[in-house]
Amino acid sequence: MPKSALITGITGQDGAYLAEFLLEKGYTVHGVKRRASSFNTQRIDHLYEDPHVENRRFILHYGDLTDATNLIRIIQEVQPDEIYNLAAQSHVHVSFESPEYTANADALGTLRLLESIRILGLEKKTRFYQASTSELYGLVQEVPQTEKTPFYPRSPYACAKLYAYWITVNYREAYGIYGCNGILFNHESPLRGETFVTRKITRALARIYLGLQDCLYLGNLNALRDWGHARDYVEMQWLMLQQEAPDDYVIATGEQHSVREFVQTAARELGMAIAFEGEGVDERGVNLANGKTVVSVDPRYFRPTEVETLLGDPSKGKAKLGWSPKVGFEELVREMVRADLEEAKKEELCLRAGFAVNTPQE
Ligand code: NDP
Ligand code: GDR
Repeated sequence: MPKSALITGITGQDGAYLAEFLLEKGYTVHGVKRRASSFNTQRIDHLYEDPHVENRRFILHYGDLTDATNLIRIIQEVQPDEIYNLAAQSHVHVSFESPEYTANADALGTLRLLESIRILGLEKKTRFYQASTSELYGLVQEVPQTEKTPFYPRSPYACAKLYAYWITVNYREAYGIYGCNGILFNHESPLRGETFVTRKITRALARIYLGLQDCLYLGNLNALRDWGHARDYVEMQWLMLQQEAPDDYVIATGEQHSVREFVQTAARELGMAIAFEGEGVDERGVNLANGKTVVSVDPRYFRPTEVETLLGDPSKGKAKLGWSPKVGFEELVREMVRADLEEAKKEELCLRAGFAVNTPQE
């Protein structure tokens, strides 16, 4: 029998890559999408199947992690072999502005799904993946971070995800649910949301390169992250649910770069030489070719409490699941820059043809 999976957060970056991956593996894929006043399925539109077609393998359901009865109904209908809980208010900075909503969706949302499995008597059938995060380490207690490194969350987002982490462990131990935490370090792609720092950088530099934007405003340029490619990481999410016994795993590349380095690498890819502090200019980034400031630090992007440095040790996942990331840092940046350059070119064409384009920036 082909397996069925239910993905919450299917319209997000990881949801799109995971849906594609599972469809290729022969799964029937169900996804939970939120009702919005405009279309929010751009990342998965290429997978769409007309509801009038018989034997569809890609099916979307309206739902929300804050709505327990809705989740119970969807899970009852679908009877999934696997649930991937990717839905979340996933922006760390935004969580300081919406802490209660973040806790409701990210912490209680996870509880609602686990309780649904229990209420419906699916403990032995349905395997559960929880999208845990390197943000749990926050103020890091050990370098690099492993599955055993103590947590010290530094944002409402991370505190909510801490609850989700432990409730997954608890339901595994209390009720025998096959539940796993993937402690994923930052992973990016051309599908990354536009307000996360990597995508913000590649999108802005591509537009600056074509003269569509003057300056990129960023916050902490010194933050250090372990950045991988989302496509590599969704494979691990699946692998975790295919083992004999459930467990928690760190997923990371084991390599660290600063936000500043990300900017420099993206600029190099575009052939723009940028100088920063310590290279003859202050904190700003200056285009060496024309002396113009292309990067400025704006304190509005600083966080009340920052996570300064993250570096993962993926040894356990490599040894037990035989996984290693395929895409390195330079290749990741290149893919993102190229995709955003194509987007910027389309925008330039529209402008030249006299069509006004509204391009929001944050
Ligand atoms: P995105 O922000 O791209 O996607 C989040 C998804 O969750 C979207 O589909 C969004 O829907 C949906 N969502 C948000 N709130 C709700 C809600 N209340 N009910 C139902 N759906 C909701 O995140 P990513 O794909 O990058 O990340 C996937 C998961 O992995 C998240 O849980 C994130 O916290 C976690 N994570 C991500 C990492 C990363 O580096 N990308 C690293 C570690 C963990 P909509 O499209 O309508 O907004
Ligand atoms: P993060 O990702 O907080 O690590 O959470 P983000 O890309 O938002 O920030 C990374 C680092 O860059 C610094 N930074 C900026 N960040 C943003 N967004 N915008 C800026 O202008 C800017 N300037 C500097 C930040 O301060 C931070 O240090 C991501 C999310 O996907 C989470 O859901 C996930 O759990 C973690 O990764 C692992």
